[in-house]
Amino acid sequence: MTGMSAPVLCPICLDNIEWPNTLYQRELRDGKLVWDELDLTGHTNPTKQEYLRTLAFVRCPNPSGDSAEPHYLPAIHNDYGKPIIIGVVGRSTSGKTHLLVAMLAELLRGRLSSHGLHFEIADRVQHQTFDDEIRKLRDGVQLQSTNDLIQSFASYLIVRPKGRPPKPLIFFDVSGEDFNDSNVTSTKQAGFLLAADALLFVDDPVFGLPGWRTHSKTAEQRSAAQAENKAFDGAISRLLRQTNMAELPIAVAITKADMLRYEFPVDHWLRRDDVSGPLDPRTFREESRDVFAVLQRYQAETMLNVYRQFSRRTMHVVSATGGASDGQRNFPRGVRPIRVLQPLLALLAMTGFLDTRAAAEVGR
Ligand SMILES: Nc1nc2c(ncn2[C@@H]2O[C@H](COP(=O)(O)OP(=O)(O)OP(=O)(O)O)[C@@H](O)[C@H]2O)c(=O)[nH]1
Ligand SMILES: [Mg+2]
Ligand SMILES: [Zn+2]
Repeated sequence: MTGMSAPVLCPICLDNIEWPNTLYQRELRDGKLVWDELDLTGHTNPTKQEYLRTLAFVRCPNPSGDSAEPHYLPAIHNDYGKPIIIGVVGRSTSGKTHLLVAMLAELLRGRLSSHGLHFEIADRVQHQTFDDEIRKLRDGVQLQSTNDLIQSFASYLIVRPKGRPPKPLIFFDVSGEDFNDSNVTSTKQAGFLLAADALLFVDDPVFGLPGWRTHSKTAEQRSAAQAENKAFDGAISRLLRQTNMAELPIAVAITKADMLRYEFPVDHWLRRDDVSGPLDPRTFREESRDVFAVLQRYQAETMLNVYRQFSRRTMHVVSATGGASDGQRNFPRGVRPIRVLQPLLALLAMTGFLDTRAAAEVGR
């Protein structure tokens, strides 16, 4: 790992950096995170040395100097080439974090192994926070709204597709407010948009479907549902500065679809097993067609508009929890995710993690 190396994109500050050589280790001392330099040159056993390196970090030099806090990347970040970045876009409380946590919990349980995809956690320390969220959700505890201090990625995985070289995968989840273009401090936070390889756009039935249950919505909910979606608009306007926006693969999902469980044809899709059987592009086409019809039925112009602006795309109905919280930050009957991996499988197929003819047809 010596000699000239190409610049590497830092997924946190989005600078292109010269890969640093100094290693660091992170430790919890008196309840505080501290970073110590790690010197592995004294090791005589290369296997052990290499193992220790996989647990280490490097400090991003942040050449643009725009990051107040120093930040660190897994030392293996540069080992497998450019990571694929998938970001979640949606207004605040649309269910982004619950969905991402439910997805990752399912995939880390090996639920995509029948599709030849195996996952490994790349940043164990970062993952610790995420793991706490997975545990909370499993215990039926409602997760907190995403704090805008979290600038960094939500999760960093190494994907090991069967018979092919491993490839890093990074998920970004920021607060819904951070997509808002008029929010001056937001430029930095949703910056991952410009580095994303695929996006997942989400909205829930209450706000995303203006024509759904109009009579049972509060006046405030009705007017918010009629108004533009500032998160979608902010994200799209930033993406439009990229010339190839339309080429970016996307999935659009109606979150909290447990609210629509008695609605035809949503009921049909919610009853189907998640990611079962061999990958079939027709299933994605059929679900997309049905969700499109639901969006039209309930005048969901903002979601339809997003969908229309991209050329490789799928649509889904998902439920991260399987039901509503009791309003006191809990899910008393526990959580049961429904169809959460289907959009992820679509995105993984569309970003090249699956290398089959069927996968090449997904979203077309
Ligand atoms: N019924 C139902 N409610 C859900 C589901 N997922 C999330 N919720 C509720 O929706 C609320 C918001 O969910 P979050 O995941 O925090 O939303 P977010 O988009 O991450 O919000 P910000 O971080 O503020 O941008 C929570 O209070 C959950 O109780 C679901 O699948 N079904
Ligand atoms: Mg969130
Ligand atoms: Zn950086």
